[in-house]
Amino acid sequence: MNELDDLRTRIARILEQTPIVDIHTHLHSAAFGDVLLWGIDELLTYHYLVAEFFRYRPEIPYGDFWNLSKRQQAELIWNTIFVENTPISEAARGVVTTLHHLGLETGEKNLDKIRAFFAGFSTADYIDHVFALSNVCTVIMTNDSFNPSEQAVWNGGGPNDSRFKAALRLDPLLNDYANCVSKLNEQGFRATAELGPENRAIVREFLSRWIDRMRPVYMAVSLPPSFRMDDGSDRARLIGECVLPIAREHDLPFAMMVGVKKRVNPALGDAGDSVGKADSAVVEGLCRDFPDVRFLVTMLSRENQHELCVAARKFKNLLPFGCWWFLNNPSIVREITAERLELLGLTMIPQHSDARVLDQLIYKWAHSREIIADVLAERYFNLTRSGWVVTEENMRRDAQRILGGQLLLH
Ligand code: HDL
Ligand code: ZN
Repeated sequence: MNELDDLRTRIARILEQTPIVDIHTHLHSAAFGDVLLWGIDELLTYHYLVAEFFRYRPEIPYGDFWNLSKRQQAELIWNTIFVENTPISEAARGVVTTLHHLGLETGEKNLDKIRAFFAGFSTADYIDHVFALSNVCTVIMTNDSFNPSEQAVWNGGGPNDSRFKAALRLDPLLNDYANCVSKLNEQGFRATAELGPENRAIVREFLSRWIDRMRPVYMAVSLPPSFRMDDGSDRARLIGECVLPIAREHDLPFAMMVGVKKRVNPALGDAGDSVGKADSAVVEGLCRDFPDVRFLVTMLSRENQHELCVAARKFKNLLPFGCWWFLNNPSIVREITAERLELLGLTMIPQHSDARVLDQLIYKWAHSREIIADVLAERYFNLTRSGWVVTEENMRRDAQRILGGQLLLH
């Protein structure tokens, strides 16, 4: 085995042994009940696979598919992508990786036999099993303060599982304020559509109230490619005069997930969103104008990645994270991780899973650890060729920094 291969083997083992803090997921603790998705039928009906299914079966009307039960949808997707074709896409391979790591015989094509395996677990036991298999120690949820089922849990004391931490997601408030006013009123906040000084104070109070209740790791929002702060929009005013002052007051990072075009094909539901190149100057402007706020930023367009790295070199309060959504594919994760290490060293968070189904932690981190290990090995190898000594302890320290939450959780 040559030196690079040896390094790759060693860093891969170290990454496997490094407990992951997964900084963006759509997972919820068991306290949230059915909001937590897990098992083979949820894995197969992941919206990434729904989109791919319709490419194999374009003759099926969207409505006919959506009228099926989840089990029937899962059977259609299983037979189409996994039996009649080869599960070659990243989302499809992910199901195979997951079943393999769970110890199932991936040659098994009988879905009912696979289902029987999952039927043997309680939710609580399966959470423990998946966290152990994926070596994830903490997941940060996506929490919607306007969702009644979430409100019930938070009003009842919260997730009561330290592995699950909150993120206060603000999409309805920031991206559709006009239709959010009534929801604020339902919670006792006498907001109105006009964003005058009094109303902005009410929104700040709303944010503080939920921060006190959820104790989130950060506040977050997804933003369109057209996102601007100088367009006089409700969103710009709410971010500039409510969210960022509150972020400063509570010393909370603000996570901006930029570049999503919502529902370009509404018939696909969650699978109907697309991507567009955003203006990274807007991110630079916010980092410059709010130097005492920490910004977590991920951008959806591959074309924005290099600019984001350069922006992070200019602003120490900008922390790029993850290979989001349509970027979470090995060929692109490799490219993005390499340019981040080259431009930012260890001052970035290379990945998050974005898992919507608990079991996905297994494959999303197995696939990402493999790529990150490859890229890191090359960086270390280049150093050793110049006589630099890279010890196991160095590599463990570095892995902890970029994957163990050191950059985010104090
Ligand atoms: O807005 C987001 O947090 C996105 O991650 C969406 O949830 C998207 O549908 C997704 O699941 N991406 O992986
Ligand atoms: Zn997400």
